[in-house]
Amino acid sequence: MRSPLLCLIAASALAACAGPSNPSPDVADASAADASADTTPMDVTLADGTPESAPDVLAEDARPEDVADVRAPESNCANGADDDLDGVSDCADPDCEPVVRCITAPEAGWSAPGVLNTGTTAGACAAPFDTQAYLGNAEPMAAPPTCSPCTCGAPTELACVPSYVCERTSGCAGTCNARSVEGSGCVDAPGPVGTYAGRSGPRATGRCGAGTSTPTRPSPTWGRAARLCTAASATGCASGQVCVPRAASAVPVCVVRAGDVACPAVYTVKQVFYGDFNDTRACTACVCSLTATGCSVSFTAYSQPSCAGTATPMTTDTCYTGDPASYRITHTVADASCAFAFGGAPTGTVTAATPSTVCCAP
Ligand SMILES: [Ca+2]
Ligand SMILES: [Ca+2]
Repeated sequence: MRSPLLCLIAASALAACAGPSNPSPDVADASAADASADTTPMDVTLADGTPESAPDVLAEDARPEDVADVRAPESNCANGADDDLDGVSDCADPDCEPVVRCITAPEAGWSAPGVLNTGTTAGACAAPFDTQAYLGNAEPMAAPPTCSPCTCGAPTELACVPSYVCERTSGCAGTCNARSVEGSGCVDAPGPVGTYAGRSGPRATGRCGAGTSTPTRPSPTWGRAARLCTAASATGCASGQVCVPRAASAVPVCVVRAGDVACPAVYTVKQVFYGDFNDTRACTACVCSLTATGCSVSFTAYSQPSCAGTATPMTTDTCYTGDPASYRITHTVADASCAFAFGGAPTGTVTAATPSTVCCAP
């Protein structure tokens, strides 16, 4: 130890320890060791620690075998690549046997096999099944709607019934052939008559437009969620199989497909989850009824059809002589209004829509 150390120090300080021809301290050390190995114990000791017995020299001598022995195993068993260059990848590489396995591939149309997280909320995807392939729900829940009070529209088609005209062929004492003239407007007479009289009915009729009740729908929720998580695409299995990470024990491998469909072979345990709500909650139709406090009718006879020609106002139940060709009837309904009768009640339900089928290996 003393000589080389001193030489190193000397070389650094004086550049003249082992001789002027040595270009560097390292070469000077080697030369000194070789020159004095047979005679200097300290130098022999030095030789034991020099290149002949150093591990790196042995490694160089035995490189091919040692590299094969210490080569790292397949570094990624789910990437579709032969990472350690031993000719086999992923499931086909024995290095990967503890972490991946070959399972029967689902039929065409189904997702890659993955693990299913279910619950009130579905857990997030985690390595190695870290890709969300599907997120769905089940057990829709929704409160009934609340319905605002019905509002009714204005009454329409008001009339007083029955209203009719007596048509007599034997003067005012003859038999009254009552011809209904219900409704407003102009009514043509059916033919020649001798005398006539108008007569009003006491009862008001009319229509009430549909009322409205507006529903308020609480947001529906799901009682259960499901998330299918798949792993990276791996290789190394025979035809008809796929390479997937080994899931934790008792965790089945599942596949998903849109629609409510039959499960494929092997993945035989079926569950259906949904993507949307079908919300039919509403309020039943509002029915409004007509009320009126009074009813009256006026008649006018015309000498020509279609209420043309000479107009003759008629007093109700007064007999007139003549042969009118048409009549105009005008109804007056007092205090008509439409009021709530029934309806505006909660109806409908929330159901699940947009199904997807998740099938798991038993
Ligand atoms: Ca790999
Ligand atoms: Ca490999």
